[in-house]
Amino acid sequence: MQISANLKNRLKNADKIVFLTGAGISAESGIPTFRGENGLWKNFRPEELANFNAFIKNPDLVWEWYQYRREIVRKAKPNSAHLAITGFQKLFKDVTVITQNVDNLHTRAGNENVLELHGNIEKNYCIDCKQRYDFTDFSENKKGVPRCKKCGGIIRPDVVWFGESLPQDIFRKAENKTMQSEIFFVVGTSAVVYPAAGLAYLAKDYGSYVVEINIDTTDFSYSVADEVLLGKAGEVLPKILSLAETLRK
Ligand code: BV8
Ligand code: ZN
Repeated sequence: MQISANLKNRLKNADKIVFLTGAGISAESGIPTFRGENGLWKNFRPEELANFNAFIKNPDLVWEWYQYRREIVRKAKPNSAHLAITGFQKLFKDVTVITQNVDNLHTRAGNENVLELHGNIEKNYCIDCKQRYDFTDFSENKKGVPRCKKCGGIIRPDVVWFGESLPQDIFRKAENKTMQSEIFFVVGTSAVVYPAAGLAYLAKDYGSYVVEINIDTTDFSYSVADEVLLGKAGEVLPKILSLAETLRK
């Protein structure tokens, strides 16, 4: 893997790093991505499932799709890419993880400063009284959308659906960390979902060095990335970490 002198220089001297991650960083943990050939969207289109109207129209279908994904997430383990980020957090002064993923694997890997832009699949709330429920509150085998114990309303996953705004406080913090970053790693995202994808352009505007890590090229590769490292996140990130450890000895 060819690392430029530019990136080596930043790895040697930088303090502030941001990782913007997407479904690709969890692919090696066995969690299907959204838009790949065996992606989650293969049988359904995002509009059919990850939006509020779809949920109101068919709450059981959408709920069961999330139950199916929750079971995959629960069985999954963080992979060497998530673990490498913990290594970066030990080596560099200020490392932030901005994730589009809802699978909780960054936190389970021990990553700190994790900003979940699209929520967390293990959290839920009642659409009427907003009572919060953990995923363990539901018996796995019960079919259909659960009802709120307090008011009888239907319960939804605490994730950001299409057409819903991102948690403002979290997104604002993500923007600030992006603007201050010296290296902005974009790991395993197809760069199609906004406003999350827009953070890469913000990083670039503020002079950060944008490094894309992906098994494929994306819109970012030719527009905003200063450097594209083609390869699996679980292989590339540990290599960059060990290079950084050598450079910063
Ligand atoms: C908003 C929910 C406005 C949780 C997700 C029309 C109507 C409504 C909105 C819009 C519209 N047109 C555009 C929009 C905006 C819309 C949007 O961006 N749409 C896109 C698709 C065109 N955005 C929104 O609606 C957002 N909200 O704009 O609100 C608003 C403003 C104010 C007030 C009110 C409203 C909300 C966006 C969030 C949507 N929720 N998920 C869930 O169920 O998971 S999106 C979904 O896509 C996931 O969150 C996921 O994280 C995200 C991005 O996907 P990726 O993570 O990139 O995954 P993908 O499969 O696409 O790519 C994987 C990549 O990994 C690939 O590049 C692959 O090559 C790579 N890879 C694979 N293996 C590896 C690897 N890389 C490295 N190593 C490997 N081993
Ligand atoms: Zn309720």
